[in-house]
Amino acid sequence: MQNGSLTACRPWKLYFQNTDNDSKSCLAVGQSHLACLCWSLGNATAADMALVEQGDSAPPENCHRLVILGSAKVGKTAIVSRFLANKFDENYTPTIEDFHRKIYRIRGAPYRLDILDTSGNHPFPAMRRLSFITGDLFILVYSIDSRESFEEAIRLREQILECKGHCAGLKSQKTLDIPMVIVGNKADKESERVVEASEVTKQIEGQHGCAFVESSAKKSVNVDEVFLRLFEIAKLPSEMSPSMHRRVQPTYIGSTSGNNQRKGMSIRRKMSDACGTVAPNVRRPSIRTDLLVAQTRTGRTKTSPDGARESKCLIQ
Ligand SMILES: Nc1nc2c(ncn2[C@@H]2O[C@H](COP(=O)(O)OP(=O)(O)OP(=O)(O)O)[C@@H](O)[C@H]2O)c(=O)[nH]1
Ligand SMILES: [Mg+2]
Repeated sequence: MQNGSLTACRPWKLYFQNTDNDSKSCLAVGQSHLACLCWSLGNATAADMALVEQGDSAPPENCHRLVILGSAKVGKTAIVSRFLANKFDENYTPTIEDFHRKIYRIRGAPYRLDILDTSGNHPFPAMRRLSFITGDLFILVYSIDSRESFEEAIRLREQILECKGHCAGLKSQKTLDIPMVIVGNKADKESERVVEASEVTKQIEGQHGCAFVESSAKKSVNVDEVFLRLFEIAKLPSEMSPSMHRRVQPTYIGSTSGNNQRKGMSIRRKMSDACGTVAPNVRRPSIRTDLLVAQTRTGRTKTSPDGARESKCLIQ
């Protein structure tokens, strides 16, 4: 296995080198930071674990990374929390970066959805840039009572397209089709609204792969719609949305005794055989892994004049 280290952490630039040099301190910072990102669900059932194991074997084409971005306090974490656990917390805890994984079995096939919940304060700009490169699907959140947050969401969209275009070697962003949903959250604060829905619709008119939804994570309004629209644009199974699959129960996997569990479920869910669970104790893939993904996507691996392979990955 090659030795690797992160070398520079100045804004918008991260370097990965195949050397054991003095850059270890930077890597150590990354690791201690990531140690805080481990997320635990606690009471995982045997059935959950069976599904999680199946999810680990999901083929690459069924594995996707969703990145959620936006200004601080707009409700990114609240939206993720509604999606994963149908919970809402009135208290605000700033996010550094959280990583979640949801595993599904849909029509017999395993799927994996990784969710990266980012910080609105973006303390590490290079990490944000890395999330643009490694993300497959994006949710850009603003709050309907904050014009600055809306402007930031639009800026983020442009930065993602620019970054993805650069990776793909495209001169124009127009041909890019990156699945994205712009979300106007806190729709329950109608009396404080400063961004009109019509304005956003106009802004994204004619833009491929981009949808707009207003939601309220607090009142649980339209959060499901956000994910449904995103999965639809990305051509992923609609069953990945919480309203379209069952959360697995201990007796469900490998048995036919699921009927009792179906009581009280919506007809849509009853009709579906899809099931899903949040994987417990998932650690965020290392920055090194992300950098290798970025390296592949940006095609930045070079061969030096003496023929040696340079693994320098420039995130800029
Ligand atoms: N009224 C209302 N409040 C909300 C809604 N969604 C989130 N909040 C509240 O807004 C505050 C910020 O929510 P978070 O989800 O933590 O915001 P965030 O975007 O993740 O913030 P950072 O992690 O700092 O980037 C919290 O106090 C939430 O309870 C909503 O739909 N309506
Ligand atoms: Mg947050």
